[in-house]
Amino acid sequence: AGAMATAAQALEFPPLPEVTGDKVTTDDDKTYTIKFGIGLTEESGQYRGVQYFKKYVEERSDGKVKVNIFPNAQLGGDLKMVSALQSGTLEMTSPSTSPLVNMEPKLAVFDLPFLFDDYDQADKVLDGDIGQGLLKKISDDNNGLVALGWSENGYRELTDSTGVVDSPDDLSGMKIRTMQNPIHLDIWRTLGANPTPMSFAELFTALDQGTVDGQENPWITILSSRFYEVQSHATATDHVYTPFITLMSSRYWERLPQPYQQLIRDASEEMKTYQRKVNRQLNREAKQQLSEEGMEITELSDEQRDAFRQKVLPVYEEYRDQIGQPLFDNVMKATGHQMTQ
Ligand code: KDG
Repeated sequence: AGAMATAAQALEFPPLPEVTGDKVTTDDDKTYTIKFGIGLTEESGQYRGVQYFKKYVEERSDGKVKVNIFPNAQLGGDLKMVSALQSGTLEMTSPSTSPLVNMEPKLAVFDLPFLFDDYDQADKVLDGDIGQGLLKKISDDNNGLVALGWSENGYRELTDSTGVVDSPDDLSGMKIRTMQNPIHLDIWRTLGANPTPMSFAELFTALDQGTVDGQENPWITILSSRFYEVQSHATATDHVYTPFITLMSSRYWERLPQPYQQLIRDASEEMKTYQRKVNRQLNREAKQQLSEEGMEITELSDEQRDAFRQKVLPVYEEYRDQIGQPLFDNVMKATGHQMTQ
């Protein structure tokens, strides 16, 4: 960053929590290095979480396991980093679940629009049988990945460079970048927009050059990735809640001594709890900051939000089979949706 302070630098980053627990030891003196790539910047909640993961692993392994963080999609977008894990050239990443649905179709459940009413519902589903079952399935599927936990990307909000959006009609023909995910494409098509899938690594340039008019991401990403510099308007849609999934290359996992495997599991749990807390706080502060930066933020009334919701509901039926039973019904039950038949 240059001499000018960025808006995100004005955010408060409390010190990382202390690490507790005994040192973890193994039979030999071998050291290990984990490269951990992420898409978001150093000002994101994602980065703060990974920083705590690093601190936890390095302290409890007494420096024997080192973690180097590569933020800001410098190693590529989510899909590129996941392939790097599979081929063994990168050890860890924490992508959004959305670009992974081609690999694990059931992850589409988290792309259902307006699924979680609040953080509490999201936490219960991710930390309960549903979330834990999906982690196990991905780890057992032999696709080169060990799925270690869930942290949070968060509720997604629409931004655009064309004007106020407070009804689906305002989206007509608008070019919107989505994650590389068929449900997201369906959602925006159903709402009347003209969506294009794209890696996060290309998004800022696409907004800057006007290849797309809009995008959707949580407030902290809109701030920390400086989308507010190239987008004039935002709408508090909260249309999808996206989890981050903590992944390790299984080639690397198999080389780790068992005590370090357990340490990595514990660190992922610790990161989850800390990261969610920080992320929620950052999102609140970021929204405030964005309006101070001059972004025009539109709040939706219950009725206005319902107009978006009603229009996209057919997506639930379309993806019911792909998500499959009993997962679909279990998630409907956990979130109180009346979609079972
Ligand atoms: O590492 C995470 C990011 O690359 C990405 O998932 C952020 O939500 C995101 C997006 O819109 O691509």
